Amino acid sequence: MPNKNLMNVESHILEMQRLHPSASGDFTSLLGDIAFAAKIIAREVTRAGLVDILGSTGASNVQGETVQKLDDYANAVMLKVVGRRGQVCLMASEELADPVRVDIREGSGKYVVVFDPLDGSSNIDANVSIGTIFSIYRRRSRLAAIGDADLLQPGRDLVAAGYVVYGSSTMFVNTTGHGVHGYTLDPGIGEFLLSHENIKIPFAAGIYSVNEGNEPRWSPAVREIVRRLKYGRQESGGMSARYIGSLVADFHRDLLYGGVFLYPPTDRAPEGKLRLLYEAAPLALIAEHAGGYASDGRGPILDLVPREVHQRTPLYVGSRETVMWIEKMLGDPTFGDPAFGAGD
Ligand code: AHM
Ligand code: MG
Repeated sequence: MPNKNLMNVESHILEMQRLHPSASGDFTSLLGDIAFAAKIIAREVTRAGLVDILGSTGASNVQGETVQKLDDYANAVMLKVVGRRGQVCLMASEELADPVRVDIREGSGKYVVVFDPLDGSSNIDANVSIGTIFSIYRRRSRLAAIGDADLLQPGRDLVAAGYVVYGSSTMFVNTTGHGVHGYTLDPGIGEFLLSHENIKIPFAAGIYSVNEGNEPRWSPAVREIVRRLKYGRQESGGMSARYIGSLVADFHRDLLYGGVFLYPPTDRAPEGKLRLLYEAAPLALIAEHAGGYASDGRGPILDLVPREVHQRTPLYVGSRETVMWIEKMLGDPTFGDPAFGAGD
């Protein structure tokens, strides 16, 4: 008996687009392009041990990080496939120093796409889950004048965002403003089929995810926050720790089970490690549309207006109650300061 599981990404998005009768179809086809790119990347990730695509290229990217061969591959696939029907005028990638203008020929060039082609790349060679993260903004300027103003938009202005997790199965998760939906790749037919409709994140976290190896480099307040997550706040018990070191995979698990992911500032990286445009803002949009929340420790990630494309930000994202509590504690100058007790 046919059921909702026979709905692929494009047909599901088309159905939601019926709410916008004037839509041209560009947006649906753009998401279709991203899903197609994800399938190609997934195929290569799955064969990674068989073909010569493991290991580093020997180069460093604009962030000074080692570029893996699969990073390069995923980046090239995204650039080639996404927006090839003229829907996109400008793209920026975590792997490229500068944004890329797209030759749109006859298309509308209505959209700007920003992506991290392969996140968690330090995990690639060990067969650990990795992901692709993407964001779609509407072009703001005239086509002849596109530039920074089109890229440096706050997450609040995103038209859509999502990620693909290459795990024990490949999943495509996105929001276009009408809930958060997950689609699982059926390798038999090569389609992402709707498997997780209208995902809602539990209100309070049961899991915390943070690289505790950084503890000596955290502020006293962050140290105290993590201590309380671990030992329990008030009468609620402590949480379980889960940390993969692939943001997409950590976030995905926390989204489904209820959890909080933290990448706080350290004394070596006072702005944190993660990138606002490529990582924090898209996941913040997903979190908020699933009923969760994302903060930089001061306020919503979605309200931050980027100053530059590769900007970093501290990130606290996941279950709403827990992230709000973290933000409140970080806003209290006495919290974690021994002179005031541990604060509360
Ligand atoms: P990448 O974009 O170079 O892969 O780096 C981002 C990754 C995230 O996936 C992950 O959350 C984080 O870096 C892990 O950092 P760390 O190794 O410091 O815990
Ligand atoms: Mg990344």
